[in-house]
Amino acid sequence: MVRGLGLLLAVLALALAGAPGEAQAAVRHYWVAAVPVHWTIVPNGRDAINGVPYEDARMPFETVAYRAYTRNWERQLPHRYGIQGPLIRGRVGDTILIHFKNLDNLFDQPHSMHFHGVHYPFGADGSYIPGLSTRGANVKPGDSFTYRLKAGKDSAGVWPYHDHSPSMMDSIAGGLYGGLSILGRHERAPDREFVVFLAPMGEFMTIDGRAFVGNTPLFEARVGELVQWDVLTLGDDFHTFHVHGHRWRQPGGGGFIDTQTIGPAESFRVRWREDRPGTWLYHCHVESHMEHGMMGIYKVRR
Ligand SMILES: [Cu+2]
Repeated sequence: MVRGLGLLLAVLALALAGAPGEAQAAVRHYWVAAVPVHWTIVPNGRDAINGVPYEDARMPFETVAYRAYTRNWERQLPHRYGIQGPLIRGRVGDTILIHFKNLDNLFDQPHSMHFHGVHYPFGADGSYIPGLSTRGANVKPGDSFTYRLKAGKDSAGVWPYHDHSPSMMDSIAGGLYGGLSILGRHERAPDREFVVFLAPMGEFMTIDGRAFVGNTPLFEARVGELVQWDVLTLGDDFHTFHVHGHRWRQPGGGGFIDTQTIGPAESFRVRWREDRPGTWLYHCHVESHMEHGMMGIYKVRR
């Protein structure tokens, strides 16, 4: 009986250690694969705001993306939204183990995972340098590699991860990227967290791999909730992230802003306590990017 209770407590302690949101340093395991996916950039075939049809972009095409799996890559987990890979979560002090497998039998290319914002030894950098980098920078199809990461005090925030193997230029253009969201050791988790990955895809400027209102993610919140926007970008372009009806503090203090510039591989998070009901636009404010799809809807209910 006592032994049974001890076992129960041990199981409970283990379960708590793995739960996101608690404040003790934890070891978190993520199982991720680069895997072929069918993707559609403009599922409804139109730019609803300007009334322009994009029938060709309704057709799914095949590309390679990061997807989350259960232990030993046995089963693919349901995917939240967007072309980007799973949001890797952690807290300052955590060790994060990313077990990566290259399941790219579409292009049959090497891939890797290179993480911004966290600490790791050179061997887990995931960036290909001929003659110097380790296996983790050039994971061949069918092979796997575990990246051992540590969230330091300087890791709190939002960061991109992406392929940095010899195939990175093509694979990033195809969507092989994702985000890390690291909370401070005792920081409150937001009620809503929206990932906004600004990147080109084909002829479009996409948010999470989708173009135009009605295709890009519809983000929803209620008045009173603490919302957090995770804004990230890869590619060649600078963007200006803008949310209608809302303002936030400039980075590093200073005044309020409602538009924030972001360049390749930069990232930031924006938080506010929601108090503005409405159906708002969020978008990149570079006008040619808006014209090519970088707009979405944010709905706030009372
Ligand atoms: Cu833009």
